[in-house]
Amino acid sequence: MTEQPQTFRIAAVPADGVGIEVVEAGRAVLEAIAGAASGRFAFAWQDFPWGSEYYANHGRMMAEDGLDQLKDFDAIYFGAVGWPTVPDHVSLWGLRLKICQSFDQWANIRPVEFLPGIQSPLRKADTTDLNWVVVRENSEGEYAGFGGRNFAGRGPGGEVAVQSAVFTEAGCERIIRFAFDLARGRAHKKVSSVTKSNAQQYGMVLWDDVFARVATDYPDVETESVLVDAMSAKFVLRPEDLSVVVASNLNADILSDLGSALAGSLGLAASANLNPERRFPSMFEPVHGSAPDIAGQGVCNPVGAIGSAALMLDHFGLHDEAKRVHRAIEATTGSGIRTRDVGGTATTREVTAAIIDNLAG
Ligand code: GGG
Repeated sequence: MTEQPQTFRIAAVPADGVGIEVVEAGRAVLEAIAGAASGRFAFAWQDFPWGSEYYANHGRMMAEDGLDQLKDFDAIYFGAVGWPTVPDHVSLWGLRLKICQSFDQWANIRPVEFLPGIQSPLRKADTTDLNWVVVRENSEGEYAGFGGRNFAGRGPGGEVAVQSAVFTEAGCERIIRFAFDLARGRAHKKVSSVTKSNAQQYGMVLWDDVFARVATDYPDVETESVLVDAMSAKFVLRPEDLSVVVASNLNADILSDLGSALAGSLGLAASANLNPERRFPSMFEPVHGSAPDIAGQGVCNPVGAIGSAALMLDHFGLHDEAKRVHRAIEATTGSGIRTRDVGGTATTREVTAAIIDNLAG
């Protein structure tokens, strides 16, 4: 009797702008990987045409029962959200943050990888030995969504807005433990914790306290606590000192963009929004946004989305296949096939085709 392939069900949500082009690219790479797997596994895709265009027609970013439609998939493959016709906070909260928070995808992993053939703005002769991971708390903190605006009777210029950050001990502890566990599997066993606890004296001091307590369970892992402003400088001046960097939602959002810019382009950066308990699907997406200025031109960088597809393969336990995708990306950038954001002339599809060709290597 022939064995049935294991089928992974993936919900594709390209959403806005270049999200559509890069999801097409990552999907082609995943299909090529499955095609070469001699029937061991397969992917079953379902498309969800949600995003800012859907908003124009329906007044919402995703279907009313959208979360119900997504909840039984093995993973969500996401593109990018944001378009000039919809206020950014409406599009973000209506789709990406709604999915992350509803599915308790509390760990956002954002590797900072330096690829061969890609020029880094860092003043170092060779950056290919650099590699660190930003672990972003993805469920609370500054993006907890608490606050309000008050116009009442204050006259012109008198409006007040409050935006509260929420830090729970349990929320801090789970992401910090996640970072330590990740560090244990790396050559450089180190966790750098980032806050602004000198100025934000409640939530971030709680974070610092939890970090110090959890660290005692990991005596084999080196630690440091660094303020976010100092960490920004360290990213530029001492990147070789970094391994796992754990930070709150906002701080890690900013630091991971800085990291990917230092690696050469935001278009290169991959990410995984994980629900580590696997009660809900995890979501894989490039770090970059929808880039309306170049959307639809076929020139955006697919590497971040394809790297995110590799993180999805890892999540499925297909570690060899994930490594093959990484090697194919390296072979492609190393051979000079690059999109224009990283100094090349290749189109999105040309880079994708080269990565697929290099899967065999
Ligand atoms: N693919 C990532 C994406 O669409 N990002 C848009 C954005 O503004 N994200 C804010 C965030 O990461 O919280």
